[in-house]
Amino acid sequence: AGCGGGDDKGSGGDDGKLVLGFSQVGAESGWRTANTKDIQAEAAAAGFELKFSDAGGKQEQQIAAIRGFITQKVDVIAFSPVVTSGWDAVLKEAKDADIPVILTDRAVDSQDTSLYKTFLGSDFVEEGKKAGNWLVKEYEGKNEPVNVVELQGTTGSAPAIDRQKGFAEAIKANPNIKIVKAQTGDFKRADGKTVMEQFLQSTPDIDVLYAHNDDMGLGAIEAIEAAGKKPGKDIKIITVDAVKDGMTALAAGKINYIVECSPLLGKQLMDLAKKVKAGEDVPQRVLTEETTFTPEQAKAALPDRKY
Ligand code: GZL
Repeated sequence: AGCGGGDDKGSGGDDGKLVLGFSQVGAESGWRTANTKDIQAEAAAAGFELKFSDAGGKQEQQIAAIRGFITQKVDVIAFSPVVTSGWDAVLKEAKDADIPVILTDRAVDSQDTSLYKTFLGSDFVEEGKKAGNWLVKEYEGKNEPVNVVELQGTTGSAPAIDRQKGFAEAIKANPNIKIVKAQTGDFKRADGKTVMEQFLQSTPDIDVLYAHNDDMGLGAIEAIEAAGKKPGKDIKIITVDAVKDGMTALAAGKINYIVECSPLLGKQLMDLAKKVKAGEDVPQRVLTEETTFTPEQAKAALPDRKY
């Protein structure tokens, strides 16, 4: 939105504010809503005008939103791509309109990295490895068969692809640990419950559940308890995210281990937006800080947990 200046490039809102267009995946999980709240709060704190769009999990909605931001001549576009592929055309349109793009949370598979300025988010392969490494340690020295079922995130999304990859890599050296069933639960609690019900019916002896996020793990816990089994005991559970509901279940011993994936990307995003608008160089990749939690650590961390 020009402020009356000659150039038609985004040169700040009417009152000179940086105008940031953000296309969000949707509201599928506790992680996502915490991520949205943080982006909105940090945009306000930075004094930016935020144009926020929720795509309801649909890629075509995200593409339409990005096109809308281009038409409105925002200063910077940021988005969390619901899936990794199918973005090159719209990213080219943003580049041709001279509007810098920042990827947050999830990555795209575009070969042309000039289509975006930076990717701010977690290393999902590392998260999968941390989950697998815990399981390997848990069964160290034993070589009885360990049957794992896997609730995968949204099909084609960077976190689902990479959390599957990292976990598989970590358990590769232990042939007794086997993934006997894997299916997407779309990062949703309800889907996690339904798919876990199917796993329980089709697979008699499940030893471990690896869920790509807390929400699917929490849905699975409902199914496990309904089947008369003890989550965290009869079936060990590993999840990723560490949102409040997940940490509460961990502290109660219904989940055994959580790999943190921080949704608090807002502050870093606003700092990056300011830099790219000013034409300053930014690193191609910005990693987020995150850790892991055992039940004891969850009990200690819960009181000050922000989300
Ligand atoms: C990970 C993020 C994932 C979370 C899920 O950065 O993209 O999407 O792990 C969320 O909870 O739905």
